[in-house]
Amino acid sequence: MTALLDAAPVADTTAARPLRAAALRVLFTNWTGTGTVPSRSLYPHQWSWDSAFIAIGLRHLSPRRAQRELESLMSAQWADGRVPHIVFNPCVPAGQYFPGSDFWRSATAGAAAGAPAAPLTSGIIQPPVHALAAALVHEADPAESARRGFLARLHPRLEAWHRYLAERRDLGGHGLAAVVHPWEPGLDNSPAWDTALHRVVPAEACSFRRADLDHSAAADRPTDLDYARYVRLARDYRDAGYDDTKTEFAFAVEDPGFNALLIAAEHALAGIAEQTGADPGPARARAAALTRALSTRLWNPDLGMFSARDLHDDTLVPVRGVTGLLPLIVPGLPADQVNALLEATSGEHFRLGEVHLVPSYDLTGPEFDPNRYWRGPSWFNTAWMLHRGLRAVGADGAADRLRQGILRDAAATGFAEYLDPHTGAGRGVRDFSWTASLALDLLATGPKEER
Ligand code: 9WN
Repeated sequence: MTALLDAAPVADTTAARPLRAAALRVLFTNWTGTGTVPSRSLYPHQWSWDSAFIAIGLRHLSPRRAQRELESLMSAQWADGRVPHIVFNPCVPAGQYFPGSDFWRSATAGAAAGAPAAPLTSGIIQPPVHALAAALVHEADPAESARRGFLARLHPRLEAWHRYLAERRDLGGHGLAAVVHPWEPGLDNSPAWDTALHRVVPAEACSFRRADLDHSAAADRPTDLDYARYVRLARDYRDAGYDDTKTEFAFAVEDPGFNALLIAAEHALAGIAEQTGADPGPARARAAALTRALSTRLWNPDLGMFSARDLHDDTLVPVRGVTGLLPLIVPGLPADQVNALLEATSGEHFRLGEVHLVPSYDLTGPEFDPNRYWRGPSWFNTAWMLHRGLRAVGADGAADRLRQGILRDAAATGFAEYLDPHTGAGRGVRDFSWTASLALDLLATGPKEER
């Protein structure tokens, strides 16, 4: 291992104060009154999994604000249980983000599926980190949480959300939730989706205008061709009324990261049910069934880690993506899989401890690009999740070093959206909310805390 992660640690006392202050400033600046935007420029609305990660950090600043973050997101839930991936702010000018509310048309196209008349939302989903976030937010101030009835109000919504995933999104019929758009697993242009995405007929280039390139370098973002395919998939889903039983999904994938987060969330939901006097049985049963399905269906023995399954031909995708490491957060995973994952994190493909954070994709892979979005750069949320997984399996040395790296790189890059794993240079936008909130979380919880 190189000395990279042993260098000048961000101390947990006085040296950490400027970092904490800077993180708080980002979260204050990006707070809109009811929720937090990921970025004032590039992402000026509320995003689903961002809000969960943001609430996890906000709880150290204001548990009440963290509760409101989750409550405002969950209030946009559809009647079928889905939690939309974007909740649009009506005060933001149309055209500042594409695809905006006029593209998704949730109130009309989504009405039959149960979209609310307001707020306007997208129609796809993102990873279900919310129950985990709600449990952590509750723990930050249980008395205030109980006084506001936070868990009791959220529990039925979280239960409906998980039921939606279990009942409507088990497209493969083997007990795992499928994603139907590359934006759903949150790792938009990962090489793990390439084969499935290349089957999609792109939308006409003249039918849309990208707004992201107004705020970020083209070399750091997905290509125009990828965008044309994203637009086509979203448009087809919308035109089928966002109906999961009627849409002919051109893209349907079971992702190990998405399902690992769902399992962690089911465990958290069982705990929430216990605290609120509800029945923890359904969440526990789903967690157990999901864990069995994950460790059989998505374990890729050829790669020695988990990988996505393409439902088009029911095959494992032979691509090493960071989501294939995230099942480390799943309680009760078979010991041989845990050991193989630990080897995979430190091996040549991800080189944990030798590069900055953890790359989003195989460092030796043919598609590796250190700058382009989810095709190589390291992201702070995946590093935070891996840190949690390492901690959970007792790999405290690796977890401590990763924690230190997250704090150091968040400070050094001005809370970048992502970074080049080799040089540590920031990429994408700065003052990115989850980078700030997850750094704040690690500062507040200390290096060796068991969680
Ligand atoms: C599309 C907001 C979101 C994150 C995703 C990230 C990026 C959106 C985009 O930004 O996706 O949802 O426009 O590129 O890939 O993980 O939630 O921060």
